[in-house]
Amino acid sequence: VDQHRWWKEQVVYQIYPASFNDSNGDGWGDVNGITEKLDYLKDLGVDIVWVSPIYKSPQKDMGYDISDYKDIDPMYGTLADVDRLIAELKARGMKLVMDLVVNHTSDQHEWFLQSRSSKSNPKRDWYIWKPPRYAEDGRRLPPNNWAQILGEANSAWTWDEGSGEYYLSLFTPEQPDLNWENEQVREAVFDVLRFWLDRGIVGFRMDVINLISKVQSFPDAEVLIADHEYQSGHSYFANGPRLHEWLKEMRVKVLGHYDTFTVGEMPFVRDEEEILRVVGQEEGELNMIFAFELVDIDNIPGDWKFTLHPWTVPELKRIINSLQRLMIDRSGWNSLFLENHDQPRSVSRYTDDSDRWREMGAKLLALMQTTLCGTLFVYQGEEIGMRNMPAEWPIEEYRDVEAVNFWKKMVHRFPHDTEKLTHARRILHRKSRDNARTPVQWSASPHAGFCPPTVTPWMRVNDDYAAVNADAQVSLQSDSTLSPWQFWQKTLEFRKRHKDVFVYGDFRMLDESHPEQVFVYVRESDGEKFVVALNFSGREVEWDIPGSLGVKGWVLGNAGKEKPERAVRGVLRMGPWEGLLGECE
Ligand code: TEU
Repeated sequence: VDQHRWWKEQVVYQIYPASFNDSNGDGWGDVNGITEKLDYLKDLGVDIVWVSPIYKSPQKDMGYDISDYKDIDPMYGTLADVDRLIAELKARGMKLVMDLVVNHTSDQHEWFLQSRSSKSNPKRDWYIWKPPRYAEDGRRLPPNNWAQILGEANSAWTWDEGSGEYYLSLFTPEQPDLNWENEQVREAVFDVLRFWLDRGIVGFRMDVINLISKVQSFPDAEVLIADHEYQSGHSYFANGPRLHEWLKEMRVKVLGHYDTFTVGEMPFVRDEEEILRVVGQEEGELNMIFAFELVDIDNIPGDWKFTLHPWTVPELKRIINSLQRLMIDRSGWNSLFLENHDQPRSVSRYTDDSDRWREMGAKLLALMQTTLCGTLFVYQGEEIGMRNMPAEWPIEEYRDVEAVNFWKKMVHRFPHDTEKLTHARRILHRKSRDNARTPVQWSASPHAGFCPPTVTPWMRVNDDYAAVNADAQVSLQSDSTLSPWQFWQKTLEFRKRHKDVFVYGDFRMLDESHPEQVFVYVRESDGEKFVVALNFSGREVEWDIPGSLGVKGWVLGNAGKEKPERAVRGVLRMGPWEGLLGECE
């Protein structure tokens, strides 16, 4: 079978539109702001732009609550602006991917307004409505014990006084879940897909697409976190009973009629067989998914995310190896990503974001990502090594609904416990989604050039923008080093030039059990072979080069500008956070 596909080779750049670039001076990024920066993206080496939701939305969850799938929110622009964006992308040989959020809508969507208007409304069944349960003392209870995902331990069910029933709202009360069991719902969703594909976009990133099918008896979830009233119900809605049937239906009715790009977000599920049913070469439901193992590495397993769990390099290696094996050994496909709008910054999470090491860390992660198998996703700001929000920022700077709910809950539960609240602050600083959402740092001008100096950006710009910004990095002229941006550009170019090996070649991890922090792997195709050695620590390390590897020379590294002068036999010494790419015989 021919394994070559354009969507495996192309590089995707994710834009979180509110924080990307403000073209009209209202403190919010917008569609025209994206269009202004296309040359910047093209120069970096980007082929596909994925834009997080820009549809009409009350913005309770930053656009992941959509009230009209076929229109653009005025804060982002107009349909005409999107048409222009598509045309400008095409003119540069680039493509647009939109976010498809169809597990739920906004509670202000016309469908839901009708659905909640009465039990007999024809759209009642478009959402998931259930009568209450009652406790022995007569208290009204939700239909089951499922917890809201962004609601920090609240119920996933929202009571509707008007019609006297609960509706399911897995994320927030303003995001009611659609009832995919109803065929009209599926047809309405497919119609949305066609609307955008016909407009010239190339495909979709499908938000929590694996949650659309719920076990219809809606059983109580098992108790995993003892002191919580509500529990994660994911075993009853993640990759539920009809998921594959509906994804196949979507392919037959819509996707199969276009040459599309599809990536499904797939939280909670780690089972390889389940993943392969979606992304296996034979099944072909979606091109690829976002798997969560790597970004869940610092969560307590089975617990929820607002915890601090120390992770280790061997764990990182094990996870990457298994994700790679799924593609290499089993003809699946996958995405490669370390960041998105829901995750803290990768330099802060996986390396050392101090002034001394931040750039090395950013370039180390770039070298890793550009030499692994998978479709590569770069998140805005990652290419310049943007870091998490400063730890000392006041709590008011956190804007995300999930962070706000978490903090509210902690203050409510432990109003006078300074230790608990200080710990909660530390957790927010490490884990909050806000970390990824500060405005992109374009220059050393006020507000980092994200918006005009006279307006206040919707979210505070990271204080470090004078040192960390795109202008400085793109134009850096140094004899000794490349900026993270220049390094990304160079490694992306290298990846594409050697795509047979980096996109399609074999992957083999060496020294799985290296006790220290060294991660080494070989990529190989007919006729080409490279070795990648990464030091995931702030210490100098040594690695014994196996004689059989046949290293001819080191061709790229994150420490200097020139080809690294290093031993090709015997002991390889690597500095803190150093990464090297070698060519083998
Ligand atoms: O995220 C879904 C999801 O399950 C997680 O990424 C979740 O946001 C995270 O675990 C919380 O810390 C998607 C979107 O990417 C996210 O922005 C939306 O809030 C969510 O769906 C609802 O649409």
